[in-house]
Amino acid sequence: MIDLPASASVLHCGRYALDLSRPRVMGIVNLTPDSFSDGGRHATVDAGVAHARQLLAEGADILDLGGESTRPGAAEVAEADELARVLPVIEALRECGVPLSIDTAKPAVMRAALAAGADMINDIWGFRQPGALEAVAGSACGLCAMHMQGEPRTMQAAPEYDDVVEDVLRFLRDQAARLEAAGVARGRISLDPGFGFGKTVPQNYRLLRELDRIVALGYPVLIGVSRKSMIGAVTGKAVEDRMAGSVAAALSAVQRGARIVRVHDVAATVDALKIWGTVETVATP
Ligand code: HH2
Repeated sequence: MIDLPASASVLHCGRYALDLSRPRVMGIVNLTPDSFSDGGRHATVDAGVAHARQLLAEGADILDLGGESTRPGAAEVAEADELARVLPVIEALRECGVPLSIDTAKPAVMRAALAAGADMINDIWGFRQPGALEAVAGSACGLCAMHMQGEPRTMQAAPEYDDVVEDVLRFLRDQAARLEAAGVARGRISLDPGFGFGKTVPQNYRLLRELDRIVALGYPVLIGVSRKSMIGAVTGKAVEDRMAGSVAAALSAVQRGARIVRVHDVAATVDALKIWGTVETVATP
């Protein structure tokens, strides 16, 4: 197992100090009608809460609630709609016993979610939108700053890099520095290379293979590969048949030092990580 620097072995997020001495599973709860893999199925508050409770029963260590789909080509969602999707679910799950992360790029949604009891903000824009830094700096929430080239509507059109790993690395290092300069304690920050966000399939796999270089920045690394097109491109499987490929990709990331994996298939990922953890820690006879 890759030894993490002490600074990356705990993530402070709101009411919780998440121990990252073992990898953690973030369960995806989409509250959107149009997410790429399970859009529409959990679009009501009750269905969203029930799905979240199912993921908790399967062993999720964090829940990531999203009220706006970010799949390539997705339409933007009005702030009021996103709030109406997310806030009642935060209220219903506030005491569920694990950190509640909110997947949003809108400063007003960040503020309202934190006021309602959310513990973490996961921003695919990496806190680059005007007002995003200010929305989180004064709270105790955990942050996930993700790399994305372009914007969701058009990002897959023609991704271009001098060197994808170097470019992503530089962006994440600079964003972390910006967050710290704005008063965010280092222990609250996690970083994500943003698989599928303005990257071709070969670029995604290169990032995955060289993930240890991003881990070496010294922040906990969170990754999301679950059911994405990079899995379909290699396995030839449709979205609903990508569980095994997704678990394999998540394990590859953990092997290279990722500490939080954002997944749809929590039960399968938890089992895979238990086996991986046992292999890694078993005593030498
Ligand atoms: N991927 C999606 C959404 N949010 N956040 C982080 N930190 N990392 C990711 O890789 C990531 C993310 C994918 O977007 P969406 O189309 O909303 O689908 P789903 O939420 O079902 O994965």
